[in-house]
Amino acid sequence: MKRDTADAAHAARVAAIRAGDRMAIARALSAVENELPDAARLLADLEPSTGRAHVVGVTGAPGAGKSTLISALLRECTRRGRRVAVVAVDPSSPITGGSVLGDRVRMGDSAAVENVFVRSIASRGHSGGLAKATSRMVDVVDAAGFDVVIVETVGAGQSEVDIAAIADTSVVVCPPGLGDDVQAIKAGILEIADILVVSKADSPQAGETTRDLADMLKLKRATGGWKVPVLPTVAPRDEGVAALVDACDRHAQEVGRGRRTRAPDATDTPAAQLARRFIERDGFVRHCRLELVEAGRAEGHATVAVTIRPEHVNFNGGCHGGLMFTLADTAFGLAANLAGFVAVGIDTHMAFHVGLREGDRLTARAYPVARGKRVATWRVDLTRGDGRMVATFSGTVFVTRQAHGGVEGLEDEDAGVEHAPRG
Ligand SMILES: Nc1nc2c(ncn2[C@@H]2O[C@H](COP(=O)(O)OP(=O)(O)O)[C@@H](O)[C@H]2O)c(=O)[nH]1
Ligand SMILES: [Mg+2]
Repeated sequence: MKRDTADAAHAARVAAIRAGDRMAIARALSAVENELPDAARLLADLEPSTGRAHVVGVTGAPGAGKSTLISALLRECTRRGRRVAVVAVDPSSPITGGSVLGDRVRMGDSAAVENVFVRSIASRGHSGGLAKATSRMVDVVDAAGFDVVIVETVGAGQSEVDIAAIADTSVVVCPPGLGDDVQAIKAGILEIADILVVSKADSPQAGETTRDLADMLKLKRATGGWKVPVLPTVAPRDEGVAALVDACDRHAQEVGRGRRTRAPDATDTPAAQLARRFIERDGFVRHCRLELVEAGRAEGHATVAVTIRPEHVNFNGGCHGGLMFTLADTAFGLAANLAGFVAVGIDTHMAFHVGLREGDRLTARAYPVARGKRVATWRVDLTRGDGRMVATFSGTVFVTRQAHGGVEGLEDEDAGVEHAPRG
């Protein structure tokens, strides 16, 4: 009886989200963001309704003008009668529905208000990873029937969210006057951009930046049939914004929607390829049957997992602590080395919280917490399949010399690999 009531309440929640009930959406987003116990079931039941929204990633350095541009996009999209949700991973300059819609709120345009949903996501404290939390929050608003989902993230190289894996269309925002920095952004950002926006086109240097970016694109090999446009905008005045929405529409027609629902993204990035090469050279990691889940080079993060097998069980019938340390240490070693340095471990600490048994799945996710000139510290969260925190690990490395930095590391067969995962 009690179970029937709970099931009915759950079904009602799912129906309410699908129907676009704002309160139900907000609650579901909280459940997913905070990894509450009911989140997995909710996502499973919403899954058949996902993959319909056009997911647009808007990325760029802090201050590039992303939030301002997104406000203008919301105005343009609602003008076109579309329902738009925003998931902002950069809450430094929050967007609120009210400030975006301005006059229309004051004039009581309730349709416009109903058609916009904005949510920020805290960029720390997601044991399963920020990228996964972001992707799942996109799933919720997608299932709720929003036509467009905009995801705001800080630029490639500064965020652990691989926006290109989540978004159907990646818009990279470049403010004018980058000068030599254009070279610096080239590698990471141009690779992922489907559309380049030169923001703040009311600035005198905007023309030069637009030309620099267009020149750089000429050098880039054309991928498929899509030609990356460079579009100047003055978002506070809504200039260039209609052209941007048109370009997004054309791109969606070209590549389709729902990329994140089919992408084998996390295991196919250059970072993951490099991490797999490290693992291939590590007999002990192979012996323990550790699997790579995802890896990123920007700040240096890595997730590895293992299923507890009979040979991993200790004399008390639990999981051997050595396996847990090995898993944590491997995530740590990969993360530190992927950050672009040959890093030598100098200190580690591990705290155990709950036990594990044969058959359990154990996942270790390493992410950086402090970075000095010579030393850097990573934290590793170890979680069980049900999401419980099993143990935490922290490790400090001494940064010896720069190596396997940049994607060239992949071409350079031996760059630093003799030191990996950790010297
Ligand atoms: N002059 C000018 N300023 C802009 C424009 N777009 C954004 N800004 C300003 O740039 C600053 C950073 O914008 P914001 O959208 O918060 O950047 P974000 O950190 O990338 O989200 C703010 O002070 C904006 O008012 C523009 O087109 N022209
Ligand atoms: Mg912002």
